[in-house]
Amino acid sequence: MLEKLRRFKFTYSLYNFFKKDELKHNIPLFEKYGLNKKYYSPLSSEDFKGLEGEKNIYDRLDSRTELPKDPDFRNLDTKTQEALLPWSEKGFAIIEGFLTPSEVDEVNAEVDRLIASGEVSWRYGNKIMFAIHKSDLLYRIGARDKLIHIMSILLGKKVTLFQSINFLTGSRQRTHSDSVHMTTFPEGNLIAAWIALEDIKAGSGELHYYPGSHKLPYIMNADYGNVGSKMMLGPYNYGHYEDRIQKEIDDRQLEKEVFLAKKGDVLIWHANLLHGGEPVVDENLTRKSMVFHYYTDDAICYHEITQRPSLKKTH
Ligand SMILES: O=C(O)CCC(=O)C(=O)O
Repeated sequence: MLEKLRRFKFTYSLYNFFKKDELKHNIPLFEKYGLNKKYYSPLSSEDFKGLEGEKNIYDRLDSRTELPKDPDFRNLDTKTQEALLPWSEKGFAIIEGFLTPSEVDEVNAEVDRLIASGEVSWRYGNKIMFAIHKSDLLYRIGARDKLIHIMSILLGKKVTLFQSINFLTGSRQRTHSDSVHMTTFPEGNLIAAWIALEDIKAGSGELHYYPGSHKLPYIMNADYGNVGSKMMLGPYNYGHYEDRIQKEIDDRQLEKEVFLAKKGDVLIWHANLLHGGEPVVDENLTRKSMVFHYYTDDAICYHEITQRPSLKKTH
């Protein structure tokens, strides 16, 4: 019975009907892209079939040759420039020492405080979701000008912080693309920054990723038989999606890299880069980290799995 309710789209639409403030940004975008929807309507990739959406600059052109033409890129320090140059080819960029050790200590103290005060709680077992809405300090780290600036250079347009997730231990999350969780039309208008909040140790459930995998087709509900109907979400759970991604990795024999980050390092990933958390081998190890997800302002943003538009809170 509960499972049926979870799949019933009307429940979400009714909820969203009362969330106009967080959804009204979509009204002009629906018009722009010729989508006949209400702000509270369910949304999925099926709705965009046949609509034209332009790819972002470095999904079309090679960042190695094109980035140096951007004056904002040329104003970055050399270390950051070098990290960003292979973006089109690799789909990720690592900037070492992005946060200073004392900034990281402040973040960790703030996370401890939020947990102790009960202002945040654990979701999905080991995640603290949206702590940016509970803490100015965390919000300011994710929304800091230098980070927003780098993301905007990589996507060729302005991005806005949407969401944060904090971990004290490894996520244990199987490989996925964020684009099935935070989906955009046109595709590719999400970007993420993962920050190590301590030196990451082998066996702690390190972040992993597959260089170049962002160039593969985006895997959406239809690609694992989970479209559903006008009234209901598809029948499959998230494990079916993860199995579908693993098949893609196996069939294409993709090569994985594991990020043994130092405290304060940041890894920025493309909307469609396949990534996840390694198994936790040593249960005694922590893996403190924080990830921020950003959307561009000109895209329609939604959640493919639950077929809901993304609610955007203003800070
Ligand atoms: O931190 C991790 O292990 C994975 C995080 C992740 O997959 C995400 O935030 O999209």
